[in-house]
Amino acid sequence: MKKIVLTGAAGRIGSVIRAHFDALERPLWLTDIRSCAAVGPRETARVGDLGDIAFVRQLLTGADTVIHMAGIPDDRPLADLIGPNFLALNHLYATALELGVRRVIFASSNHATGMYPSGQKIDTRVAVNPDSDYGASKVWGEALGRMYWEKHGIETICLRIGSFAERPVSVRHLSTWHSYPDFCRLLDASLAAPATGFEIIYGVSANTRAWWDNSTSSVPYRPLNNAEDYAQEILGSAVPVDPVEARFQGGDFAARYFSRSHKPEAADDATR
Ligand code: 15L
Repeated sequence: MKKIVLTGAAGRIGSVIRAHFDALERPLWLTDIRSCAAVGPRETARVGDLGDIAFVRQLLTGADTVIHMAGIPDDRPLADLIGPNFLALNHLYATALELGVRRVIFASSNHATGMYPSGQKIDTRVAVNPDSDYGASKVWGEALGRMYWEKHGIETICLRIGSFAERPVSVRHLSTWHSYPDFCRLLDASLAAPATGFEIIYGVSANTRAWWDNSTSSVPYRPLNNAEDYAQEILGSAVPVDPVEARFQGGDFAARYFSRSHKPEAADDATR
């Protein structure tokens, strides 16, 4: 039996993953800085801080795969991001190397490319284009994943997760929504892929208005949900959003602290 470790197990995505594993009757090793509710019979839970390398060593001993969902899921001052989004990843990869972990599935984010204009189709090979310190922290994670594959042969699949939500609730979500069932399909495909190397894939449902093209990724993920089913309702009650927020894929993350004085043209230089 392969040991699969889930970090960030008490968070929103972590809870969906736990329920999914439970439904499949698969064992799962959980960790979070908070305690996890209702630990099941096939779950082993450890409360701890990924900033503590001794704890990470204990956690990863015997592990085959790490599903790394831990981290601050929002844009915050760098001082807050440094531990959970930067240092924890260093500890995780250094320990994965030491202990022979085969694969890391990393919760990256669409905010790693959030300064691309809304409406522009981008694939998984475009240059990173983060919209915030948070987005840059995800770029850091992806860079570490690439380095540990190229130098040490540890596989990484970076999931550039869009808007993970039960249902879409905004015009932006018509493009960015990632449903819970589709997220689980993406996770299953990422776990089952026989050999991956370093991979990037967008976490997005089969939205008619999606901006992200996963055809350049080798992960065989086939989403089934489509935010368009909610379009009439959403567009019927849409409220105007800040024009900068509407202009960039990262939405409010891109608009926060935006101070560029001239207006970028449609073919914005961020794409060059
Ligand atoms: C993310 O990466 C964030 O964690 C989440 O809070 C949302 O902002 C989401 O992306 C999104 O882009 O909708």
